[in-house]
Amino acid sequence: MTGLDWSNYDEEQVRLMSEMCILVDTNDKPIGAESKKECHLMTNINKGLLHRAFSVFLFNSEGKLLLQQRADEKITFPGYYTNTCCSHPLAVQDEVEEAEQIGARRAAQRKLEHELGIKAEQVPLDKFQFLTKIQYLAPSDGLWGEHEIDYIFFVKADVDLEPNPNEVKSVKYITQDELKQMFATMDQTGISMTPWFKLICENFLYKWWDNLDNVTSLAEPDVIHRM
Ligand code: DMA
Ligand code: MN
Repeated sequence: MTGLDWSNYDEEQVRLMSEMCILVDTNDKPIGAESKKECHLMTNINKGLLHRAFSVFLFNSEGKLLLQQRADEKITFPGYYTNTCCSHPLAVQDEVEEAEQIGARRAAQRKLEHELGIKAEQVPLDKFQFLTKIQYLAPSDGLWGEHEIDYIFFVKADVDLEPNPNEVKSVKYITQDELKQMFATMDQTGISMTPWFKLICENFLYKWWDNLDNVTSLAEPDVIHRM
């Protein structure tokens, strides 16, 4: 890839920048495809480029959330703490299909294995509870950022983890109180939280988490929340 000095970035993460994401309009209607690199350059985001994404929140049978810390190799938001797994459905046949958010479910299952080593059998597609969509824009470091329509999924499952060190620096299961404490002490601990995780925590997470056993009753599948 040209026009950018890639020498300071991780080779595998640079390779993944050529994946093709799904471009959408503000109603989440697909309007084309563009590389992950082009989708995440602030110069393009500032011109309005918007793509489709997903965010998974996985809870174990104790009701604890699996938190991940992104690897230092990540090009956007390296070392930040965030929800269980995030990425993009790709512009390929299996992942553009829209009925029952099947394309996003397939992408979520693919990335839970790629990032965390969770086998597909432990997270079948119908276990993903679709809650709503969120549109947001967030710069990372000036050059890079996010501008997405993000499909939010909850999954309740006890899983076996084998984190991929190129993607994930650490993982831990946390309670609501522990998560609130992490946000409250960021100044002292110096940790960073991703902007989308922060938005979801501030606006939605705890009321959904309080209703884990009946969370689909709170779903707003036809709404795109613009934040
Ligand atoms: C992108 O996540 C998706 C959201 C919701 C921010 P990411 O940067 O972790 O994507 P990938 O794992 O594909 O690099
Ligand atoms: Mn993105």
